[in-house]
Amino acid sequence: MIATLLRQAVSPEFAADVRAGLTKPVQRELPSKYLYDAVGSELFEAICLLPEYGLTRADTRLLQQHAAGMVSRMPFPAHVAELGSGSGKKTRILLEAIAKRHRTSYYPIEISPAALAACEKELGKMDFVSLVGYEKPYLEGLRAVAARREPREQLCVLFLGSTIGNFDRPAANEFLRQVRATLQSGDSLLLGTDLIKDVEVQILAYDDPAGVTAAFNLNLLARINRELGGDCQLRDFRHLALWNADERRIEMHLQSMRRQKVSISGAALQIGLAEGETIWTESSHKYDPQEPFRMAEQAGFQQIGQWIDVEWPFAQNLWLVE
Ligand code: AVI
Repeated sequence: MIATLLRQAVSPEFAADVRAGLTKPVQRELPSKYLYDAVGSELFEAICLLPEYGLTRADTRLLQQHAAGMVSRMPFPAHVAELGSGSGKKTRILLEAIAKRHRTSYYPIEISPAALAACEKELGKMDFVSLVGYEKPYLEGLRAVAARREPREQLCVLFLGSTIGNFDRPAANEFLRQVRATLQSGDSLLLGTDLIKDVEVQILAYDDPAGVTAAFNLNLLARINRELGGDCQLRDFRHLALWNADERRIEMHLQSMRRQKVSISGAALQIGLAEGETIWTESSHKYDPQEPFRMAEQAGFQQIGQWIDVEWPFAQNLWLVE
């Protein structure tokens, strides 16, 4: 009774996605966006500090070393929109470089209210930067930002941290085409892409010995229990990180350690899992350095700059709408 009262109202979208994903015939799946509830977002912040996960540090280093050079190639961005701002710490470096040249408006676009609040706290009081947050899905937020500017004011879109890698390649291309469709000549996109590296290094980045990534992945089942009245026994699942060489991606799965039944009342679902069967929860695609140039062309941009970190293969790519 108390547990029922404490449980949050069931989100119909979450329930429908869980139901659709867990009843897929060949490979069960759960959409990776549901990894980021309040607990998952904190665990992701912890992942970014792990010695094995060099991605965030490489992303930040490149901004620290090259922000001025990046900004000098962008036609004066009066507006900066960021897709998935997170805490906003990395963005400060870039906004400081822009604010040295001129005043700018910054629009973090986030579906997580907690992340948006953290970003507003971090960046809300910068000189020469005014901040307006959008709690919306990426494209919806971007369209709203594009609609509020004056005709000749340029917009720079930031999509950092290799979040593009969490989309399948065809979906990433389509997403980038849609980003392009909201932009006009002289607008730019700064895109972070994690590059292919030694397989062992990649696996360790997603299966760290401290078990933080495992907790991040397993929290998805805990979230289903909390929000949808599921009865998943977390100790009967384990975190798996695999390198899929054909698709050039790390895949995270939750593997059932025994034959078991799971019921999720909020999704009107009961399923039987075989021993060893997996639920696929996330893909992180990795790129070769030339790939962003081809992606830019396909989406209708021109790549005008690329900066690669020397310690951890990761690229910042600057694209321009000509
Ligand atoms: C947010 N995204 C780019 C991270 C990644 O590397 O794919 C999410 C993550 N998953 C496990 N570790 C980190």
